[in-house]
Amino acid sequence: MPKFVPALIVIDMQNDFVSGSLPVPDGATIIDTINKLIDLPFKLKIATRDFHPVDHVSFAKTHDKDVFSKKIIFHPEDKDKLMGIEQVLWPVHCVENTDGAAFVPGLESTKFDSVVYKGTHPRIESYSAFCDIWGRGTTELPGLLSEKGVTDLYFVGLAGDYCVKYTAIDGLEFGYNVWLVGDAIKSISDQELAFAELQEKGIKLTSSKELEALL
Ligand code: VGL
Ligand code: ZN
Repeated sequence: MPKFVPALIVIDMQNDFVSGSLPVPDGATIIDTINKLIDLPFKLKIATRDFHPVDHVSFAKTHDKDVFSKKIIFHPEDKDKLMGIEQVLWPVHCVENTDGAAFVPGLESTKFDSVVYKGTHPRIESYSAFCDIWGRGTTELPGLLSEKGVTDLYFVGLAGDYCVKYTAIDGLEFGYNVWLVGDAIKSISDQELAFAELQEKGIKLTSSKELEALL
């Protein structure tokens, strides 16, 4: 039988994304489902936290611009990089060590094996929990997964069209089988569109019910 080592990846279940400055519609409705999944026998249970300095590059306020406008940002280190990257400008959210960046109440966060922080550099955005948007620095996530021989990543959390999406795509890049647990993910805008795009890349859709039966 082929090896099957599943990991649960819980993306950004933090106050600001549920009831704070950047609320994802219906974000609170997936907490119970995620708690049920946490109790299944995954080899590894990892949570991520968006964790920004107060003047982060992704905040509209940092650029004196309007929220949800876009700005071309040039790489803070690579001076030879001519092309910038288009950055969506967000409300101030998930500022390091604030209540907005804390796990949402009710989430059984003591059951995670590890917590991966992202977006911690003031001038670098990171939707993916593997590496920043410049594809440069990686977090400790690849190491945590390979150490346990993980083969399959099951994604839940927020937001389906940003951090879940980009982490899932990087999961494929890193060679994993990637699954979206559809009833445990909520998006900022169009979840169907985001899922369709991901399924086209080879990411598979499942549900908490199917996972309960499988594990
Ligand atoms: C996220 C926008 C900005 C997310 C993080 O967790 O999906 N979205 N920062
Ligand atoms: Zn962020």
